[in-house]
Amino acid sequence: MASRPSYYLTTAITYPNAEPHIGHAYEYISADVMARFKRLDGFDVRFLTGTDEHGQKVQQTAEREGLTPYELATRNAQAIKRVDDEVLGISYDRFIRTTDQDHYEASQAIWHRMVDAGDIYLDKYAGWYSVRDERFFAEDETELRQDGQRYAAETQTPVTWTEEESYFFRLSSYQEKLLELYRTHPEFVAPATRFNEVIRFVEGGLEDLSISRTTFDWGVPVPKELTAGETDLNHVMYVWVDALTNYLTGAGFPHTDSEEFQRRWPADLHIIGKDISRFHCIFWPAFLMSAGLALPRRVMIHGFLHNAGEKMSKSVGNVVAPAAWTQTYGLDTVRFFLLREFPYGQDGSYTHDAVVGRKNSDLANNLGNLAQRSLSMIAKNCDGAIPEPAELLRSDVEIIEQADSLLALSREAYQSQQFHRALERTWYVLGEANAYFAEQAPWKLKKTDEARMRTVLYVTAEVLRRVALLIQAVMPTSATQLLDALGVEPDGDAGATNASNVGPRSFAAFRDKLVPGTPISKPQPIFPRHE
Ligand code: ME8
Repeated sequence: MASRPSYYLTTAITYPNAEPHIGHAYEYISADVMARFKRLDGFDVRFLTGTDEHGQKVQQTAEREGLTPYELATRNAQAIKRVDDEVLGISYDRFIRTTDQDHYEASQAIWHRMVDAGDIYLDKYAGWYSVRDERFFAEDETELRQDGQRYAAETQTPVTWTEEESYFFRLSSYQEKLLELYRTHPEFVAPATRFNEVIRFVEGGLEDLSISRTTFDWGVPVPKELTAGETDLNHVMYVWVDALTNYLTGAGFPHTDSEEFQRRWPADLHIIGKDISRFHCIFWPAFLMSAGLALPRRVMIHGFLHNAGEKMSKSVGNVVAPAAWTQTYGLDTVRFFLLREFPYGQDGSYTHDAVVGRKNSDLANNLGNLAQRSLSMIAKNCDGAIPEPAELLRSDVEIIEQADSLLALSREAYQSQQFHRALERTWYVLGEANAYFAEQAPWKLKKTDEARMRTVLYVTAEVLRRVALLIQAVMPTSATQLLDALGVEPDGDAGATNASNVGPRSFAAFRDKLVPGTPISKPQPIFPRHE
């Protein structure tokens, strides 16, 4: 393992105050696809996901349900983990709960470091707080509505006046350092439109940030022995301080000398949704600079998933549970749809018709039919084994080269999380392969030129093998079935952990070719139409 390069990626950690919906699933799946791709490409991947259990929101929901916050968090963390494990096949390496013991240790350690840096002081907070967003708002960021209630303008959630003693983080003194980071690391945040929003915000000036609360107790206690100011009150950390620190906990912090930490930190990629970019692109690097720790290499901000163009919400009643989708369409179709339908980084929408359209045209027709037809012909006319090709013609070489070029193209696309681009190109090549198959018409060659028929079937199978290798990341089960059908041996080389595909074939297999004489299995329809 040690010789493989490390790749450490994370999702946002979900508030366990409700069951996860398809928007959360979108985030888990996209991170899972990235993790699988990197494993297949020879990286030693560590993939962290989990739950963000502290704060007023979880405490209030628990009160309403007559539970302790920990009971509520445990119930919903289990539900979320079940969705990861049983519904979506997410290949995470650790499901972190911010109530885990090592996370308390990590959160207190980063607090210590920020105190030591002189960045924490005691003062009084007076302002507007949105429990739903777990976030403070300045008065000019709020609006008073006719119902007499004040709301955050940006997120449309109710805010309440909050006045309490609080520790503050000197965020204001990080403005220049952050702008310098953005200037020197243009790859730090994507997509560019979101990065620009962040930069504009920081250019507008930063205020110090309230980072502790005293009016409730569901949080990581602020270490008492600290000398950042005298107080008689019990402070708990502002939930976002401990939440962001989960990424360090997952890498073995505070044990900075450990092999694990040295290997895993800084994180290669944080995947998050567009509503929490400020926390990840401003607060988080500022905390890390203060603590003297290396900064993550990249924050990728995905868009929101909407139901037929409408925001999902409980009151509208259009919230979709991940299991409802996977039962209706199949897991691999859902995964494919979410990554293929709209560019990663932009908002997207789903309808039943759109999912069925992708399933029937891209999967059943373009991929499933080609696989089924070519494999059936091999089974019937080539003694059930990969045929021996005769000399390759130009058209043969061209289509194989196109399939071969997909590896470099996909690597590049995945490097910037342009999943849709990799899939778009892959399906373009499949389109070319379908055209090749139709033009060469091996069913006609069977009567006129059997050697040429065998060549065409070999070439088609070879294109399918390369496509199947690549799409393992997106559709692990179906791609594995296709590779099995083609008689491709697992090389056990993909270092998968907790993965539902037990026999991945790493991208090293791009250097190989199908071996004539290898038995293929009786072809089964792998990508059925949605009826
Ligand atoms: O924000 N479409 O948790 P969360 C796509 N605990 N993504 C969506 C979505 C939608 N409709 N709705 C939510 C939190 N998300 C914090 C994170 S990280 C240190 C702490 C995304 O449960 C959302 O953008 O509200 C976020 O990335 C993730 O789901 C968890 O959201």
